[in-house]
Amino acid sequence: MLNSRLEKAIIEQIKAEEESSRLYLSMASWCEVNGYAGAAAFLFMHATEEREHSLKLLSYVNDRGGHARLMALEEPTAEFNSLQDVFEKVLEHELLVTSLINKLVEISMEEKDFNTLNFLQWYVTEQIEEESLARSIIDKFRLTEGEKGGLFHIDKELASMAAAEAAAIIKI
Ligand code: OFO
Repeated sequence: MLNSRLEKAIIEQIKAEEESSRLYLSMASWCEVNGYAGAAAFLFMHATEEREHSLKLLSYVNDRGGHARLMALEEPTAEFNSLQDVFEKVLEHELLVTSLINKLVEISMEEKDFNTLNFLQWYVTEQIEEESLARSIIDKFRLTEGEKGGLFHIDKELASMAAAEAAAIIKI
């Protein structure tokens, strides 16, 4: 059985994951209206993944005898300066989520809840992957130095990444 301190902390993480999903949805929408169809596809996909992260936490709370009550969400940012700015904000956000996951791990250790500690390992690994993915995309922008043709190629690459991810999901 989940104790109330951990239940509250995981419910806050559900909120953070839902907000991640909505932030990426908002970014995808900005990309779509600014002509970056590949980046939009990539971010729509990413938004879906974040929603899955929140659902996984919700099931965990309920499976452990808690009640995952949902919290009110913040309105996501809708305006960005450039496509590079979008991905710099993705990395910034992922770093924030990593710190929240680390905090949750810390609470699980303090509460000696080893099931939760074990469950959270998936999120710890996921954050490493997501930070690294965001960094690798930002590196591409640095290489193109804002040059128009470079942006076109990055957008095409993001479209292929989204398509590969979608194909992997269909296979599962
Ligand atoms: Fe939920 O994985 Fe990133 O934020």
